[in-house]
Amino acid sequence: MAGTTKTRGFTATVTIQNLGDPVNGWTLGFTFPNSGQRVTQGWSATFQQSGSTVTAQSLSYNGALATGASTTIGFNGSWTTANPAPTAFTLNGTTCTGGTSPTSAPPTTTPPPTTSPPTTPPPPTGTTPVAINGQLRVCGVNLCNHYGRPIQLRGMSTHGLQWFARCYHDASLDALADDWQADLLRISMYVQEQGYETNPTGFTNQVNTLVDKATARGMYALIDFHTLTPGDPMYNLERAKTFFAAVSARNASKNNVIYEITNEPNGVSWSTIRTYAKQVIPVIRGNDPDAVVIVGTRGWSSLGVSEGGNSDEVANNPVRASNIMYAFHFYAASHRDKAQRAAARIPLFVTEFGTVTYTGDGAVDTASSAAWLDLLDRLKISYANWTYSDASEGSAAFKPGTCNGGTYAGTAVLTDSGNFMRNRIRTPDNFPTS
Ligand code: IDC
Repeated sequence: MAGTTKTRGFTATVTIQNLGDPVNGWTLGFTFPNSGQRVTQGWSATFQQSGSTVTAQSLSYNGALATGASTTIGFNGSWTTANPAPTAFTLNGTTCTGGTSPTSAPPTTTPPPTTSPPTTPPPPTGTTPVAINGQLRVCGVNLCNHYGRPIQLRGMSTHGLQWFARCYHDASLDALADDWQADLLRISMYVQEQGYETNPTGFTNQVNTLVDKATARGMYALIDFHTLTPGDPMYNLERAKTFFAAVSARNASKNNVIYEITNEPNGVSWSTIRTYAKQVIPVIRGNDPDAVVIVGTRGWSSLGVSEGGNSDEVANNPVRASNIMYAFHFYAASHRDKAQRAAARIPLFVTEFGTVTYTGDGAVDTASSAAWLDLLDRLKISYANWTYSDASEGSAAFKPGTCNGGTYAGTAVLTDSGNFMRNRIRTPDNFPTS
């Protein structure tokens, strides 16, 4: 039969489980690995195929899915050449977790990858963010808790520890955990500007002390290796290896530590950042194998946008390691569309953003900040706001002089930015627990 193509058939079923907020209608998307694969007849959804890309839209009776609810659809298909099953699915534009397994007449000799669900932990015994969510991991484009459910962490970033250490002690962190109800403390350890490079042991100890204070209050601790100038992370490679070897060994047994290996690379290519990440991540994983690691992106963690690029450079050439997220920072009203596009393809964590201009100063842009946070809430993207400090600049949450006193809770000590952020962060988390 030389010159002719043999067509064979297969049957597939797809189970859709909604791990996010309730939806009223859904569109499933996936791409066949080979162009010869066609959907010939589908059921329980309206199927459309263009090239190798398939979408399946819900019908009136199965469009509404509560959180945790599932529904099953299926189709018969045909194929001409050896055709592995699609491995990546999206639901309403968001990448799904889970995996694929062959149904009838498996057409390939290599079985497609499957993900075995981890054992479900018991219901939480405490009420803090860490007690409820436990060890985090990256699932598809989301950050998931130990129940395998997407969550969003909302919190604050310290200012540079070399300048504002007097703002971080039991009273101020009680206010962050109890009054602000924050989930996350980002610990910003500058490397230059009188930071880590001037006293590695002292700054390492200071970071560890703050990790302990976050832990004692049930908050996640995000350790930020705050590179800024110079923008090339390779300039600090040896310092980063030394620092992360120390903090990851010291905190390996904790379940609440997240590592941000470079704050804002700038003036360097994504490939240089990847080279840096490839050398620093194994140092952390050698001590703390399951920790989530966040990699800064090109153009001051703008996903390349501030230097004329876009997030495709990351999505098309990701860091090859598990449990990796990418930092996205914003200070201005623009780029929301670009963030939303990137969020459908890669796991994002807004480890820093300001309600003001990128200088860290100026008036609060309430409309833009609210629009940004609405988007982050909807996509369950975690964030830390710059800064939980009394710096004399618009981005600081406390009025100047607050850290010389003993009161941090309530609104009397807050700036406009602090008031705005406290209101956003205090709203209930509703973390999923099963
Ligand atoms: C700013 C501080 C400011 C300090 C300056 C230089 O608010 O007090 O003098 O750094 O160290 C970032 C950086 C962050 C900046 C912040 C505001 O990650 O270090 O802090 N910003 O300019 N990226 C975009 C904005």
